[in-house]
Amino acid sequence: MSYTEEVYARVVEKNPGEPEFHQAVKEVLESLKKVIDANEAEYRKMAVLERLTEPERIISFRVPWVDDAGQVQVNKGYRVQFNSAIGPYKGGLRFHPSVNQGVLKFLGFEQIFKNSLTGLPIGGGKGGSDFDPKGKSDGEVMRFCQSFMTELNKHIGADQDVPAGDIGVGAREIGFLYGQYKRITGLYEGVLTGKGLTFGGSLIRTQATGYGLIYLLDEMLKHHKNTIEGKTVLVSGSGNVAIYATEKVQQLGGKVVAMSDSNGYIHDPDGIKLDIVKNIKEVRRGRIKEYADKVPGATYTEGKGIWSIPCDIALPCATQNELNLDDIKKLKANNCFCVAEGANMPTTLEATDFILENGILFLPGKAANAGGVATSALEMSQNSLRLSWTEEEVDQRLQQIMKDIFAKCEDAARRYGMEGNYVAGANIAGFEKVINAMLAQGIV
Ligand code: NDP
Ligand code: 2IT
Repeated sequence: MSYTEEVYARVVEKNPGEPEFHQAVKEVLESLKKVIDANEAEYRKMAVLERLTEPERIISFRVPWVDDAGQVQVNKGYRVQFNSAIGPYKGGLRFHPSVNQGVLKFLGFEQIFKNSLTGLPIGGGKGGSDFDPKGKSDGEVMRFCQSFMTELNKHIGADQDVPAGDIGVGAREIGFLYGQYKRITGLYEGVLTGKGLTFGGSLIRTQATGYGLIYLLDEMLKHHKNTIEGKTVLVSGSGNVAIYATEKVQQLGGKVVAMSDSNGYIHDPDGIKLDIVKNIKEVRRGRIKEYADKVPGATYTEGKGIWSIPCDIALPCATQNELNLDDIKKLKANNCFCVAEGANMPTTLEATDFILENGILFLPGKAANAGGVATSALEMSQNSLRLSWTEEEVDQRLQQIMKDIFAKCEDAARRYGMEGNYVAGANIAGFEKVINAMLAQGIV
């Protein structure tokens, strides 16, 4: 067995019941095979891959809170501090009923490589809770966030671990979490990113993941002598990433015809009216179904099925494993030529293999959605400087970071004889920086 295969088998054996984590590790180790083979003896001796796949630390805790009816509720809380070789742990918090340790380990593991690709000094981490913010009052969300931070504050800090948002955690939650951190510690520091603009947040952070996805897509399409202009696009999800990916596609002359949430999807052949989606989702916290009631000509279909709509480009921006082999076969049959991942690991391994074998252009999430965390790191820089940059400055930096990420992925894939395979390119380029830092820092 090769070293990468041995380590994968060990990860499966030692981390039972964590299929998403196994999946994320499998994809990375398969991509790294050539790199590892070239240095196998040294890497084995230094247990490089065993160290890389074992989190430095996992904190898990009880989160008790009182609901509006006076009933005490108890949720699970976690922070996975995966790898600090190149900077303080950095990564979002996810509040969703599906959250468990395995899901957060997959997300934390992905975050190591993603953060490395940004070129900024941030290590990998992720956290969250099985708390479901859906249907909760603002008071309930606040009490939950305060209880969560009462425990989490002991483990984070501006130079130690800097959480941010992810599914179910947006500006409202970050505000409540920040308030409680400050109250307990007495510190006014950049311990969280995605903060409101009046208390240390960065311009463009809200838009950054979606915009960054489209900047990278644009860069890749240019490289392949193509453009977004005139293309028909599907965007799954209707949360933060989906909304700002749609906005940037529209600015660049593409036409987004469908969006979704966990209940179903809308199809608007004339092009999505984003102000209506923003009002439903950002203002009223409603369901995407309401769009079809408001827009003549638009339809709503219950269930998963968005990928059966004909398109040129598919942008999965909701959650993990939302695009499977059947979905990609349908997309291909309808002449979709490109998939770019706004979400983390939205494409199953089988679907990814099909994509690579069939010459569909593909941008993996750890490169494609890195604009969010990159702009978080820019928020950290501004907090350290005690200055705020203009919208133009942050946006310019974000665009340059996404261009650089494309160049790194392209170069790494080419160096190992896998030109155009940006999955391998992203994994290899991300790995190289982290492993260099880990080896230089000794056995830690
Ligand atoms: P939001 O909570 O703002 O939106 C999530 C969207 O995805 C909602 O439309 C939600 O629908 C849908 N969704 C969530 N879970 C499921 C599910 N199990 N099945 C079907 N649909 C689902 O989250 P974000 O937009 O921030 O995150 C979306 C993805 O992007 C995630 O994978 C996240 O990890 C990733 N990401 C986010 C970044 C950020 O900066 N926010 C940065 C990089 C990656 P519903 O409302 O019905 O639950
Ligand atoms: O998956 C991700 O990169 C995020 N949710 C953003 C993390 C961050 O620290 O901004």
